[in-house]
Amino acid sequence: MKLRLPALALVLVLLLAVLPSGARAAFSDVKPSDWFYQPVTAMEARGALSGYPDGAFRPKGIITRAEFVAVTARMAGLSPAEGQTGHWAVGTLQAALEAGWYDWDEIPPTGETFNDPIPRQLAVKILMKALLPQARGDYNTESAKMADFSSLDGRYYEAVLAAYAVGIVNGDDKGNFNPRSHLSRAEACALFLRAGDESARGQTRPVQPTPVPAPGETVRGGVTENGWLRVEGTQLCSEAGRPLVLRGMSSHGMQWYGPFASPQAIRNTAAFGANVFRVAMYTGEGGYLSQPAAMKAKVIAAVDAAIEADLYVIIDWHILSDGNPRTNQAQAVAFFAEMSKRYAHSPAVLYEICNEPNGAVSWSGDVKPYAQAVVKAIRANSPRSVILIGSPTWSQDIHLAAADPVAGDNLMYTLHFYAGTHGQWLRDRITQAQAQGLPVFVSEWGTSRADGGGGVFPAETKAWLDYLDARGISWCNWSLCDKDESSAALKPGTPATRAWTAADLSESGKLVFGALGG
Ligand code: DCB
Repeated sequence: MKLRLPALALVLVLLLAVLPSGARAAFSDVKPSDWFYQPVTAMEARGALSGYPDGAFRPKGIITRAEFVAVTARMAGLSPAEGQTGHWAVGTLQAALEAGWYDWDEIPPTGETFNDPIPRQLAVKILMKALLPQARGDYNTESAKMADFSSLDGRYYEAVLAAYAVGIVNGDDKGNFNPRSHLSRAEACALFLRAGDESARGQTRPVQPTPVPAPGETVRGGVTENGWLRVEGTQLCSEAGRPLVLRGMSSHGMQWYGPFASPQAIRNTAAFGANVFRVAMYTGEGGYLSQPAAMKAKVIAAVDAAIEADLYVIIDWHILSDGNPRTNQAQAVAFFAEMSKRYAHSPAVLYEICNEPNGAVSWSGDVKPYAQAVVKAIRANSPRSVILIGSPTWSQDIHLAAADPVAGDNLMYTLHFYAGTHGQWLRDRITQAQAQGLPVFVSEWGTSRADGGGGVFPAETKAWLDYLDARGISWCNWSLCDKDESSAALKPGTPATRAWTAADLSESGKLVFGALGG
């Protein structure tokens, strides 16, 4: 309490005392050999902030929220709001809030956090809103520069990506941005200086051709709202070109769990927030190859039910025990020719042409030529539907596809994971493949081990969902059924013939359905 008044007075002096232009104080604690010498002296010369009365600048001192906003306001020429009393910066903070530089909850105007240190992610947002409101950063390019991108809060993505894109922010020596760490006065000077220079040049880099997805920016919604899908860069987009995220459920094998792809079951799933449904038509294991007419009829009924519910729907040629898609390529070409003709005019339908190649199968020698043949058959009827292409090792080898992709538009590559089996290394593979320009769609994943059992892995699931969310990657979860296995979303015995409540969901179902709408 004793220290409060003098401390406030000091802050006033530091921020509001503008040195006469051209005056250059030699701070006792800022040496030409210090990395911050140039930004500190330049900022001081601009009169944007100054040192302490004792001749020190205290470069390692922490900058507060009020101080940061006050300096930014000075640089942006924002005048304080009138009629505010209390804290020395309250008028400026009010004006900044009204200008939309930050939201009420980030620095409540009630003042209790005015003198708290400002987290780096908030500082960057304020600076970008104030000085470089037009700047944008390509999501894939910029997020790849941050080793700790996943720890950034979603509301700061846009500003931080833009700041990286225009070169205002660089990571630390480990490539981390440290979104919640505080800024020293020296670091703040460097930020202010670069933002001021960039703003003065008046040339933020042009908007990237690839849309920038980020949660809150990506759109959801169904077919009526979004129309024909298209792939722009690595991002799935709506017909209007807005980054779109599809999230939903995969059926289990239609030969076993067809009732869970009924109109009621699909409506139930949509009610929990899904905007896509995947129809898993096994080829082997008693599926299409042994009973083509019956399986086709089930698939068509499920696709029609999904369309009726305004969902996007994936027709999945679910190879599994038949690990090499070339083995039954002729049947696949005929099947997809028929389906793409049937649904040629439906923007809802996506084609997944080989669930999970596995065993002795190569990308360039097997899967790619198979994909070329099936894509050609589909394109003869449906020139723009999105086609999903698998890869060897149960659709984990997207790096092979990235090195040698299939030619054509609106093609995406599936990546399948099981949270109890596959971790960071497989996420890194996505990051790398996207950096090479490969569009990725997670058309099947589970909260369990790769065999569908072994329990549910909540922490690993969260790491995956956060990652996919941050990258605007679409997904379908395995699987919508009541089988007594960890990956099943419904408790054993749950009927497909009525609406479901939370009480019907398995441990996995609770996790997944909870994430569908978000
Ligand atoms: C995939 C398949 C999918 C399979 C799930 C879980 O396979 F695409 O069909 O589903 O992942 O393993 C399971 C069902 C079981 C059923 C079994 C056989 O949940 O109820 O009995 O199919 O039809 C994967 C995925 C990854 C890996 C292995 C498999 N992996 N796999 O990384 O090793 O062996 O099926």
